[in-house]
Amino acid sequence: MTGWNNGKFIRKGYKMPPKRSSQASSAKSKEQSSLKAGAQIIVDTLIEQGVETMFGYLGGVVLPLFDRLYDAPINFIIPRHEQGGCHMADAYARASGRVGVIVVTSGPGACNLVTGLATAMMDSVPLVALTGQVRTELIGNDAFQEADTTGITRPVTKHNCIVKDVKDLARTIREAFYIASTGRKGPVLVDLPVDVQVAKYQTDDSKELNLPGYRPWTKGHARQISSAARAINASERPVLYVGGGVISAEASAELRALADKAHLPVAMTLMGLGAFDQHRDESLDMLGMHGSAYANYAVQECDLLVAIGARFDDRVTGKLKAFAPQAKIVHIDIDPSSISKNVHVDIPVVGDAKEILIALVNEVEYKERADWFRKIAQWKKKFPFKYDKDSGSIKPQYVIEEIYKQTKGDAIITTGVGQNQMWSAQFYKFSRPRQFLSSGGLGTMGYGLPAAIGAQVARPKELVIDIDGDHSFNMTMTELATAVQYKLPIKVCIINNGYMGMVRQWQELFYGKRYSCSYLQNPNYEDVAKALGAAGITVDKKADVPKAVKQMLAEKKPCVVDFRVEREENVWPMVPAGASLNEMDGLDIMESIA
Ligand SMILES: Cc1ncc(C[n+]2csc(CCOP(=O)(O)OP(=O)(O)O)c2C)c(N)n1
Ligand SMILES: [Mg+2]
Repeated sequence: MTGWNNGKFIRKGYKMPPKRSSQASSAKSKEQSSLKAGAQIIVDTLIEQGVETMFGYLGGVVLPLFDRLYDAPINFIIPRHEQGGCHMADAYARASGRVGVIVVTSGPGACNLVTGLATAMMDSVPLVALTGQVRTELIGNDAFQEADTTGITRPVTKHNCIVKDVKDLARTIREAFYIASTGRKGPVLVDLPVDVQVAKYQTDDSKELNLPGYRPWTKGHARQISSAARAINASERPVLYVGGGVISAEASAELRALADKAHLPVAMTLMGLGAFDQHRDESLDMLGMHGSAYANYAVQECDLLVAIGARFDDRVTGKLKAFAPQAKIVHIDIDPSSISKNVHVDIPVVGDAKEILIALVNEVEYKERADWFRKIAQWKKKFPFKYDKDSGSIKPQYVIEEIYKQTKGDAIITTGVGQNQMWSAQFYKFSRPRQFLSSGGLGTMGYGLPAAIGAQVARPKELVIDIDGDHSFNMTMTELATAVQYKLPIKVCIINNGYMGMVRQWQELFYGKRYSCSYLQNPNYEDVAKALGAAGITVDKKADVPKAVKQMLAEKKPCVVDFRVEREENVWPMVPAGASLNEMDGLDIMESIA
């Protein structure tokens, strides 16, 4: 049978239907045998698009499609909830650079995708979602399990549509892949009424797309690139501000070439982490609300800010009016609608980051900028990310440092949302793209575990660790059963502070410590893990942390470690909402720590 067995994917022989010309001799039977059901057309088009792995969940109106998938050479992963499946497909895409594919049923199945689609949309992740729909004649009748899927998902997809005629099926699916994976990438949803999956159509071999209004621009304007190069060559205090677009464009090598050749410091957004090796001297690590003081000071004092594949999100800029006040701004981005959306841009360059960087590198010159780098070194020395190493309790940052140490910085890390996410960004140092997978734009609690599963499916040989919050984990922990079923040896490190920690931090700082509703009683995670067939470890003593990490790494099964950390630890530094980047709280606390 087709499916996973003992950690291996067993394929039942799948044959692409023979070409029309080689079929039966009489004209009539020739025509007859080249008729394909819509569901088969979908599967054949997916294979033509190079799909090897899909995620999805059953339901009545996708049964024709699932029947055709039964024999298809496609690895199929069934989550326990469609949201989980969507995050898996999303992380599969982030970890591999390919398009993630999710297929679900109509009504509740499609509705359960909304959070996953919005997560992918905000982080520009290429996804194709196929949703079953009730028969075309029933649409609008409040039929059983009918939901207006295209209406509901329009704001959370880059593009969506419904196929009402089987003759449009193959082309629409091809278009979905093209739109998802070009320009500013994103999720595309195709709604598939069940009668269209059953209807037969004489397929043609044409691969033509019909997208007259969609022309993603990739080549940067040569004059704009030259202006950007001149601005870089003239600047005394430049900073590169790098976002997820650099990873998406596979432009890390070109970014490094630019930073090396022109001698430029590099600050990254949460989404940009991994685009530039954080072990290099030029790295300023993450900037923004919980970014490094040295990145934030550098941005506030720079004379030139070169944004690449980043969108001036409020978590990065702080108070807009006071953002990078002395800087001329260059913005390289594939999405023209991002240019000057939040911040006035002096030199926009629209196009593909990789192509633009290749051209830019040719035109820049090396400059010493000794004063600027000296100043940065001083900030780095004075304000490193810090926590109290002498504390008797388990500090969350210590757990993450220990994971970093024992994995030699080489694991793929996924996260929940909140303090766990920020500490992971601060204390795990990333060296390569697609190594850090986190919900940046939407900030979706529950992303970490399904994301680890999707990443492990994409990268079976790599070590994948979800550093999660207790309450983030609570949201999708049912997916542990999925990891167990498919024998995916993911690790989950729960930074268990009992609280919705980041919310508690805000309540402590801005609501007079009135911890309204931010504490929940947690289950015993070791028991939960074991009940679901995974390994489970509980750690409540600081001295046991290294041993537990070691045990976790040696475990062949999916493994959950419940780190009972200090409950009221805060993430520092912190730019309070609405303050400017250099108005960071917590620097005094960091400085007072030995
Ligand atoms: C689905 C969802 N609901 C609510 C929030 C708002 N929120 C942001 S962080 C946070 C607390 C997260 O708690 P936990 O996962 O335990 O992480 P911690 O901050 O304690 O590390 C909440 C409720 C969110 N980001 N996502
Ligand atoms: Mg928590």
